Amino acid sequence: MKDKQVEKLIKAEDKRQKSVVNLIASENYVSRDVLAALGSTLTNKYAEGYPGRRYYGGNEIIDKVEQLCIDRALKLFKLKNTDWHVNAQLLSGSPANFALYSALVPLGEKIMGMKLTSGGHLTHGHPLSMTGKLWKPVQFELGGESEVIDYDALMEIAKKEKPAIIVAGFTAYPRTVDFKKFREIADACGAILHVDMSHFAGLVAGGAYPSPFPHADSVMTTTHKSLRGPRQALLFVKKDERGFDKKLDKMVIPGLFGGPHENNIAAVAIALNEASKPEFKKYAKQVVKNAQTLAKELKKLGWHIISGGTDSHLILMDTWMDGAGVSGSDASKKLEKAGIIVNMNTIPGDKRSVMDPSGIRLGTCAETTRGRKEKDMIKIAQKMDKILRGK
Ligand code: DSN
Repeated sequence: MKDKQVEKLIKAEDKRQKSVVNLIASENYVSRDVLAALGSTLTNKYAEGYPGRRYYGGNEIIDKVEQLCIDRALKLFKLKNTDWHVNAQLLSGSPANFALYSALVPLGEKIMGMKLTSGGHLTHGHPLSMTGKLWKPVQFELGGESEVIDYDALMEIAKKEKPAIIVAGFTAYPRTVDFKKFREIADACGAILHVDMSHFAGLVAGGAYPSPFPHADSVMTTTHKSLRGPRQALLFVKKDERGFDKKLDKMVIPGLFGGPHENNIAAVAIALNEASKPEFKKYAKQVVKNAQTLAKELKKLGWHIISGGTDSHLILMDTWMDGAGVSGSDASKKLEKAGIIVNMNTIPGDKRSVMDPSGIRLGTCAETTRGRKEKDMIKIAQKMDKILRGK
């Protein structure tokens, strides 16, 4: 690289990534092929429009790249192109959810989603997000002591509030989501069922988590978490008389965005192919086994694990424990000093602030990519315990 200043920073970050234990639940390590596509000349091309219908000339090859990505997305999740439509141009998860609502939900209608402090996402209708300002938020929390989703309570809220769309999905919920129950709830109030599978898409692809596709009207996923691709997102919508496919494409361009990032789209195509291999199935299963081992060991060491464990790659750990432990912010700083990277996180019913909450979120996607197994998780849990207890 000619720019030594930037080269030095990239090398330093590369070294940092290699030297830490990375338990950020939403991060992963991509393959060299994914990196090569990201750094390819595809970044030079403008391609407003869609394969076969572009505004600029010279898109013969770009069309093939984008179509390949779409075809691989359908194949990976076992979908037929007669039933599902894919838009591969979404730049990341938040703009993707925003595009979906903009396309399908009239402004001012209700969006029902899980509260951020219960494990939802800002774009599931949080009042500080534009999704909670342009649409009316109906936010639900977890069911009391069990710390899991209370589907009966959700049914009552949905019947009373009659949201136009219900979002199932999370950024900090460790358990499987019952998509069939969500479908029943959406049907009871005539809502669209949108699933945000950003966190667990790789687990779905690898057969380690239930697929939302048999029940959802639309599905969004980022591609850089458990799916182990570049930073990008995919939106899937059902193809039927409601015309969601046409509405979505029109909202993405010209409604919201301009030229798609075709280098990213090529990198997504590579990641989707990698995720279709038998090794990825083993990987996805190992991610869950590692998370379950980590959760079990931390619990054994006396820590409160939200919902008592995990069915996924993700663990929500109460480090505050009503003042007997340390706050989430202190926990994350102490762990970082010792080379373990986590993020602070609110826990259900958190009485502390979002900027210094009661817990931390852990995930095993990145460390599993690096080949770590159950025995490593036990060691990590023991090290975390010592650091957090100041031993
Ligand atoms: N920041 C992502 C996560 O960590 O889950 C969601 O946007």
